[in-house]
Amino acid sequence: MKTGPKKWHEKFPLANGIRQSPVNIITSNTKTSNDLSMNPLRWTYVPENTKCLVNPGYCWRVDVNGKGSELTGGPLNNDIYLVEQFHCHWGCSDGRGSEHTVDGQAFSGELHIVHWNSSKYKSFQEAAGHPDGLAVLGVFMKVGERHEELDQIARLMPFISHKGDRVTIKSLDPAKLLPKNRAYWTYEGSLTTPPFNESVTWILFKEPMEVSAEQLNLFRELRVYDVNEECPCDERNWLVYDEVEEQGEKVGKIINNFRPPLDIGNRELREVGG
Ligand code: SG7
Ligand code: ZN
Repeated sequence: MKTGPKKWHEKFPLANGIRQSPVNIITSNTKTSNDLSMNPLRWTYVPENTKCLVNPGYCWRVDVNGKGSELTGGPLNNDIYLVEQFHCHWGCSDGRGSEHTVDGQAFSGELHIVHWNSSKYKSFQEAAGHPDGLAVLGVFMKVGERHEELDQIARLMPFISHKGDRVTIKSLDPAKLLPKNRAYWTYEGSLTTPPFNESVTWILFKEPMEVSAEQLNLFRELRVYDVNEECPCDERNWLVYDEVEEQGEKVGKIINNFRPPLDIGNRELREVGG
């Protein structure tokens, strides 16, 4: 294995930083935050501003025009964070695939809705260079009922089967991907992929979303290589995750695209509601 999460620090030293993500959430070590409860997390999304669904070779991602799609309140100091994109992490089989874990337990997937601080910065790129630049909403996925809103994406997987493929999406409401119960955990962390910027306020909902086994299986059919590529495992790609090569028939499929949890150190993990 020439790459994978354990090697990422060789090219991106920040991967060994002290504010890295994901982490394991130890539920008995969280601090209940009354300040945060006083200022609820609030969001408005414009479903029509969803632009396209892409396969970048390491996940599926929906790019969004952030205009009018705002996240604020809670740990965000009332700054307005605009949505940039959302994407997903998953495993090769059920029960693994999430980046964050809860009391050592992984979920079958994790949805990330990525936002940037438009009150302080001019662009996503600029925001990504500052400690209060980004906010990611995370929702754990567990196997159960088919998720209706997610199906708008899942059923398009055959159309983005190869790296570089993209399809237009007319309308999709990110709010419908969030759980009913707004209780969450929050801590200061980083991007979970290179370049690992330590600029993310993580907000993880306690209530997972239910997705069907079929929906996850559609994700697992995506490929890491483009239509014209012979070799499915491109060693130039620093995002190739561990174990993907060792999966037999699953060689070249996007699976296990999660970074394992890192030490939370002396960072505070606050909990709100629930
Ligand atoms: C996914 O997670 C992608 C990346 C994203 C990365 O691999 O969605 O984004 C792109 C443009 O492909 O990286 C800079 C960025 O947003 C890390 O995001 S995450 O920390 O929320 N997992
Ligand atoms: Zn992510």
